[in-house]
Amino acid sequence: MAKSELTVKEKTVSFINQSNSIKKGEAELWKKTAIQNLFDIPFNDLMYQAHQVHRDNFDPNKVQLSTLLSIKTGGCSEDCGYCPQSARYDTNVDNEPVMHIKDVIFAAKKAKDAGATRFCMGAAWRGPKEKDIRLVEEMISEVKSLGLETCATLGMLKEGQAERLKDAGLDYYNHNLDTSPEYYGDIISTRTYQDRIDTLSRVRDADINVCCGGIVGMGESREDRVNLIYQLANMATPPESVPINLLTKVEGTPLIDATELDHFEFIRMIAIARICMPKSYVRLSAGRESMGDGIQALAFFAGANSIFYGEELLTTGNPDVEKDQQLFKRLDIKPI
Ligand code: SAM
Ligand code: DTB
Ligand code: SF4
Repeated sequence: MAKSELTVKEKTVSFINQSNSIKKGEAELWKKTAIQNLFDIPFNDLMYQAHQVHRDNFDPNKVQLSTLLSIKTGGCSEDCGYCPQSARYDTNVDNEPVMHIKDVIFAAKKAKDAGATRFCMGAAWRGPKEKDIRLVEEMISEVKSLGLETCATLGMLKEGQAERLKDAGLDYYNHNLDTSPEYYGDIISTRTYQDRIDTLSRVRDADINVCCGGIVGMGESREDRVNLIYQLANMATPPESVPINLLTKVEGTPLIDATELDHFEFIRMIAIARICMPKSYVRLSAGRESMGDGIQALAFFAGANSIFYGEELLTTGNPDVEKDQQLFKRLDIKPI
């Protein structure tokens, strides 16, 4: 059978086999057993170790602020089991047209005035088409001219598209691995793990900073969390930015009944991301509304040094700007 005729499940298995020989010929930077051991040590020992790594590499009292805007909401062809924007699930998210450029500029100015330094534009696409790229190029250059860092998350990129975005002024591209290669097929069937790696390579080759992480709390095992960190930390160049999302459950999506993840296990994930990717920004991403201030403070201690800032993520809520400002004040945290 030709490779293109393989089913998604078969392609995923073939990817897992390849990924066991990550960086062929070179030693892995992080072995699975070493990452597993970090998950198994007592919580306080892990916190201590992660915070030390954090201090050695960053100012522990500074956090980077990125604001998200959904420039194209809903109606997506893909079947990502966590996502309220998939057209396959009956959620309360409608299929909307691409936002008008003047509304994007307005939102970016508002984000800048509130203190954000990066503006991230997200679209519910499998990947952008030629006409989409042209619209996004204009948005990127307008946002950049406001003095903000630019980020986009538009799905899979084809040959040449990353270079176009780079030329328009794109600083970061967000594309998540989402979970381990082993669990991936349980969550998404319309694109493979290798498709994601291919897009990430295009971003890296176009000299755009890579923003890549995943979601926990999707019913995955601890081993899957180990294997997600293993994939991220062993990239030839680890991502500059690593978003760790706690699943935001949305009515109508297949993952609505996923078992709740203990918040301390979420903090372990942040701490281990910090230890295994010492130079990367680790972003405390979706799920902050479900965490108390104490859990967020622990996340910052464990090494998180970036957040999504602004009352909306893409289609779900996020803490109010005033609430975050108060939390930062109480913790003596300053925005970067
Ligand atoms: N459509 C593009 C794609 O999937 O590549 C870009 C936008 S997509 C919404 C970006 C990322 O948001 C996903 O890869 C996933 O990691 C995260 N995400 C989506 N829905 C989520 C949810 N309900 N809870 C947590 N993270 C979520
Ligand atoms: C990422 O890792 N998390 C953000 C961003 N990248 C695009 C998205 C979170 C989405 C949460 C569900 C929603 O608001 O639709
Ligand atoms: Fe579409 Fe992205 Fe949602 Fe998947 S995560 S359904 S690709 S918008």
